[in-house]
Order: sequence, then structure tokens, then C-alpha cells
Amino acid sequence: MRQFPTTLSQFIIRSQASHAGATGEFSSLLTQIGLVGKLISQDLRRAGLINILGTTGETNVQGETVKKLDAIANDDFVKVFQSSGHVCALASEEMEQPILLPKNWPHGKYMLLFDPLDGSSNTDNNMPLGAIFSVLRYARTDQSPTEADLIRPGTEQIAAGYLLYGSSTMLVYTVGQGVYGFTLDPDIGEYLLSHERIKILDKGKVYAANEGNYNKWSEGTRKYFDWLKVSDKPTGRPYSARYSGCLVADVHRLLLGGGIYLYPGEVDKPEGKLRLLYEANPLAFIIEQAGGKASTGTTRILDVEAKKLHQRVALIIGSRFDVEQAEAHMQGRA
Ligand code: AFP
Repeated sequence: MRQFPTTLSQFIIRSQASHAGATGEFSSLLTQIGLVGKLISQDLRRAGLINILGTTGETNVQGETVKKLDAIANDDFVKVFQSSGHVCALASEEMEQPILLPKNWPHGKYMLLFDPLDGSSNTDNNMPLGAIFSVLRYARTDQSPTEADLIRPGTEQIAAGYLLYGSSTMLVYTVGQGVYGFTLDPDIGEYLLSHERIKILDKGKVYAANEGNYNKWSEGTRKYFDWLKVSDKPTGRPYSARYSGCLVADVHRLLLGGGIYLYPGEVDKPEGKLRLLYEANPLAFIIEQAGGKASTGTTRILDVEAKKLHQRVALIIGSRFDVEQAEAHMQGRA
């Protein structure tokens, strides 16, 4: 008999069956993430033909230029989830204020935080893009959440994942029991299980960073980058540089092949560039579940205190040995 790979829906139903008391609401939420991925990848495939490249002329809450596709991807997330009945709050890198659903609106017990289009400067060049999501549970049933309820430490995430729009579209996620990857089969419109229980190598051979910022980094950070380039067979140096401008694509590469991604703090901007709640926390959850590490250079990402919705953080993420080497240099121990 012909063997069919497991579909995302089958996988979700099977996982749900192993959780006593599961209502199916969380399973539906994941299916809806898959739907958003299909909507966005459909737009991306035709983006050069239907006048949705370029900018909207606006600037977002992060002070960055908004691409038309940023706005479209954000709208897709909001449209799908606002009336899904699965969430009570939505917060996005692209929205200054979160959407807090009133009690009389169909809503569920989850709160979704997302970066709707990661690497959006890649949109006009047909380069990889992504989306990142983080799911929190809202425990109270007697009142609607407030913005403060969304500002939680990464250790409280109950699920996290990303969509990667590359040569194929993938959905990778964790619920704290390993990391699973699904590839969208465009012919049948289904995500199929393609990467089961992903484990990251303890050490890689590749680093990803915007080295144009070298002169803005601390001495320890610069020393680490210099160290990566010195030939030394036992530690596999020199490392190769690979940087796409899309965090999801770079983290996906190292999840599968090992290595390190760094967006360190700068001397005049120690908080770094990336967003804690929409980017660093969900990717840290995934990488830790795969056996890797995520750090600010001094602190585990998942232990960073979240103080505001659009908080930035330095991010060093990847294979355990590589992140530890980077930390040792940054802390002046190497
Ligand atoms: P955009 O989504 O605003 O393009 O930012 C992408 C990103 O958050 C991350 O995906 C990249 O790794 C990083 O920023 C790129 O930043 P630089 O352009 O400063 O290298």
C-alpha cells in the first residue's frame, strides 16, 4: 500500500489525544497558524507580479519603514485570529498596541505574540522571509487580559514556532516536547511532517551576523569574531560566514546544520536590535528544545525579565559549544 507522510492535522490530532483534558482549542490554533502561512506564502509567490513590493510610506512602532508585505502579513494574522475564538489577545511587532478582545467577542484562553514578516528587507529581492510566533496561556476567566498580561518571561511560553518562506514553505514548532518541522506541499495544500524531533549539533562550522557592525561592538565581542577566523583544526576554525538578513532563515540553517547566530548589543546600544517577545523568546524556546542555547551574552534569553511589549534584546543563539564560546569571549573569560 502507498505510504503517505503524516499531515500537520493528523500530527496535531495524535498529539492532542496524548494530552488528557485537551479541548482541541490549542490544536485549532496551530492549524490556523498553518493557514496564515499558506495565505502569506501565496502572496509572496506572486509578489513581484501584483504590486505588493516596496513600502507603504509609513514607519512602525520600532521606527522602521513598513513594507507593503509587512502590513499584508500582519493583517492576515489579525484577520485569521481575531475571530477564531482561540485567542483573547494579539500582539505584533508591527502594532503599537496589542489587540485585547472584549469578553463579549468570541475568544479563547490563549494569547498570541508574533512577528508577521521577519526579514522584510528581503521582500524586494526574492530572498527568504519568515514569521515567528509565541503562545501564552491566559489563566483568568473572569476578565479580559490587559497589555501587562502579555509581558511575560519566555519560560511561560506554552508553544512557539516559525514559518519559513524559502524555496519551500515550512512550519516548525515546539510545545515543549521536542521540535517538529512540516513542509507545505503546494500541490495538495497540506503541511507534511518532514523533520521529526529535530536536534541541533553541539557545535557547528558556520556563523551568522551583520559584521558591518564590528566597530560598534564591545572588545569581547570583537575578539570572539576574530577568534572565529583563526585557523585551528581541533576547534574546526575558521568558521564560514552565512548571513541572510532573515533571522528565521539563519536560525533554521543552524537548527539543521549547527552553528551560531549573533545580533549582539553594541557599546552605545547594549539592548541590541531584536525583539524579546516576538523574536528572541520563541526562537530560544525552539533552540533549547532542540538541545542548543540562547543567551544575551551574559543571561539565558528565557530568563530575561520582560518589562515592555516591544523590548529589544541582544541575541546569541545556536549550538551549545558555539554559544558558550561566544559568552566566554564576551564576558572576558577567553
Ligand atoms: P526586518 O524584519 O526589519 O528586516 O529585520 C530583520 C531582523 O529582525 C532579523 O530577521 C535579521 O537577522 C536582522 O533584523 C537584520 O538586521 P540588519 O539589517 O541590521 O543586519
